[in-house]
Amino acid sequence: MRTTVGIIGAGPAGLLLARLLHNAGIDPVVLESRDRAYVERRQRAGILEQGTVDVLREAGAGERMDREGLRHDGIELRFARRRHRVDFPALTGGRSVMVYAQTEVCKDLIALQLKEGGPLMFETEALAVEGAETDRPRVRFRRGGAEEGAEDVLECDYVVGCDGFWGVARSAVPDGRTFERTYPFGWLGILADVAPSHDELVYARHDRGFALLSMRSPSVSRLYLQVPADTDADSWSDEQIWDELERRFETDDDWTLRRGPITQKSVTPMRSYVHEPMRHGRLFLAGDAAHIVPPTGAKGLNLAVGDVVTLARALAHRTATGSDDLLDAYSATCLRRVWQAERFSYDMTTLLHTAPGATPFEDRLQLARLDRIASSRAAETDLAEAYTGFPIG
Ligand code: FAS
Ligand code: PHB
Repeated sequence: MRTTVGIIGAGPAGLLLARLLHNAGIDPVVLESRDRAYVERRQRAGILEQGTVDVLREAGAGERMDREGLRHDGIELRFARRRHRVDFPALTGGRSVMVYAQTEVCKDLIALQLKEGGPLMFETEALAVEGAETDRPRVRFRRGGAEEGAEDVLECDYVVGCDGFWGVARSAVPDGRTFERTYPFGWLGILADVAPSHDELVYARHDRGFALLSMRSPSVSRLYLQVPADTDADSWSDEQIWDELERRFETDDDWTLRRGPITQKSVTPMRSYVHEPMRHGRLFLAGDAAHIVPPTGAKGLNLAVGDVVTLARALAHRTATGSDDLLDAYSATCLRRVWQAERFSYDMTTLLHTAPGATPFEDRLQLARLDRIASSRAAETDLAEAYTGFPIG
């Protein structure tokens, strides 16, 4: 098989890149190791930055998002039984965020790709990227159900690794530098069939640990609890989860947490990770294949969007002018935004989580940082600007 752009991975990065290239007159081939149901069902991100919303609309992929998504103009910080609302439009000149799950973004992009785009091959696993330093890179892959050893080769002009943290593309970048931090805790996340107990997201810092109230719709809640990194989700009963959430969201007023049947429960590990560079020859990395942030800042999916917007613009420029200058600038352009998101995600994580073994001094420092945000427009503005999104490109 032969194509101009071979994309490994049909998560948000790979699917959006395919859509943006299609709109630029380039039809890539997308290889995805799992089946369609897995990609569309996997519970992950829930918040779209203003920039991501704008990109999806411009790409012709925002119609259901605009119909079903929930526009949010702020978040609530909760600490020491206090409640403080961060008003995004007032602090950022009008920016907000959209609550519209990654699962829905992927469904919309898959439907468009199958209707109008190039080949989207599910249950097709990329085995290796070869010849990235040549002008004919190729992807060795195995189609679903093929007998052991039956391999195919996709010859490309360019290969893009959108295959996430556990993919194969990154290993084809020699001499890469990695920067990493792991955390001694993770998030126990639940989906529950109950109306959210607040109309915006609530990020709670409590001596017992972090908790987050989010949502998927007016009738489905998404909530998270900080738990030790090696926690087994099944070791928590539904009642224990609701009881612990209630403790961590406690306030001085009469706010109450509504309960309902839990329909899904899983533990997400926490990691900060960056691989430099995000390019080797004609191989480019985008999204989680190149970087990971703890979900506290709601940046993961939105960083992937910034990468593929930058790359699609560079590939279209190369096709139109023959110039490699934007491709040559890709890695540095993305990494500047990646490191800002890493900084913000790390700050939000250390601000709100109670690290095991934290000293009383560190606990007071956390409360002082939160009090500063609640009492300083400058501190609050930094959070609001970062949360609603860093400029792309
Ligand atoms: P993805 O990992 O989404 O997609 C990679 C795709 O490549 C997958 O479909 C995979 O099957 C495929 N693939 C892998 N290897 C392959 C191979 N060899 N051949 C073919 N295909 C291959 N972000 C937030 O903002 N908020 C959150 O709450 C949040 N929660 C998360 C929870 C979990 C458990 C995880 C793992 C991540 C979470 N994230 C969250 C981050 C997440 O949203 C990612 O940033 C986002 O999925 C990045 O998208 P992609 O880069 O497309 O990678
Ligand atoms: C979610 O709704 O899944 C979500 C929201 C905000 C975050 C992380 C996850 O910071």
